[in-house]
Amino acid sequence: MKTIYSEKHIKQNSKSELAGGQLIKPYECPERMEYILNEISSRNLGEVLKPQAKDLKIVKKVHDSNYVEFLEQAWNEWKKEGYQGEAIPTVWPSRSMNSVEIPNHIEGKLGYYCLANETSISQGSIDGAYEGVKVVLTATDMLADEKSLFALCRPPGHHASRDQYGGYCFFNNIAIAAERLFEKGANKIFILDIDFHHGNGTQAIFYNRSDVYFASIHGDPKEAFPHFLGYANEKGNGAGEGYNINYPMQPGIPYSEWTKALDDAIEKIKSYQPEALLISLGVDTYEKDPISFFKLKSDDFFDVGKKIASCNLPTLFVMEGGYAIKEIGINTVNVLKGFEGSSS
Ligand code: Q9C
Ligand code: ZN
Repeated sequence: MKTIYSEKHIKQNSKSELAGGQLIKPYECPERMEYILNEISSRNLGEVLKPQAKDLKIVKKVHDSNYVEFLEQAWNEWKKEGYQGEAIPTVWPSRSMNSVEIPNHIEGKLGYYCLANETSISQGSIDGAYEGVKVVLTATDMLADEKSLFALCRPPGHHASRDQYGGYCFFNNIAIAAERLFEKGANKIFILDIDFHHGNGTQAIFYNRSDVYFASIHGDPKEAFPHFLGYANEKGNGAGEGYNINYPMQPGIPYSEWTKALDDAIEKIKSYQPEALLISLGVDTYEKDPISFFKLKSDDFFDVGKKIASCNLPTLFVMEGGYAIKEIGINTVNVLKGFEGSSS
């Protein structure tokens, strides 16, 4: 399987994440990519190619233009205030403040466009996010000629909605892939999200549509980020009703439990008969992940890939989370190798 990767992801190199009341080194860090690339090469997964130049106008079909323009200006506006640290919001339009006005001041704008403030914006964050978009567009355009591809995106994308960033995500890479496939004439796409966290952004973007079926297996939002979306009763709306399915799962579950949800999702894929399958591939389901609570073992990831392959569809894997850095490469490549038929 070919991998698309841009070394310029490094432009997103924020130094701070607000976690446990402290500013720590972000879990979502550039070194994650080094571990994945090393494993791709040592196990001969396939060629690693740079992204091609792509027209980025498509970003504004998935995201609101005012959101994109906000992101492009946020760091400059923050610096202009003379602030010394990275940009982190401190105030939100929460339930008791219902105004629909968008503030002018950067403090207000951050609260308006941010859904979770572990994600600091710094110089280059958005340039880095655009690299992820180039990677996913290049991979999507190659899917016509390849059975499967791996878009090694960083930063991740599945928490970003049309007009909100957070959970380490700015642009929703996998939603942009789906949009690109529609531009090229597709009629039905299935997105399966196996990251530990609910893909709230992807769900929200396609919630009213029947031409994108979204399924997500994740930590129960009662117990896990993003906490305010991802319940089993969220089934889609209007034309989209019946085309969204969530599998919230309890803390501590091993692969034997987790994979029952995967089996159910695979049945949904087979009966929907999409033209392509897009996988939000997070490996934060791993037992040693520092911020998650499932108990998948490295060897289990082969079986995940094998089950996905049983759908027998053009398949694009898009990198999302995974924070057990030393094992992130092993776990990711195990999924991709499992897809290709190996079990060790
Ligand atoms: N104590 C992705 O995996 N913070 N984003 C969780 C846990 C945010 C994860 C706090 C996690 C975001 C793409
Ligand atoms: Zn995650």
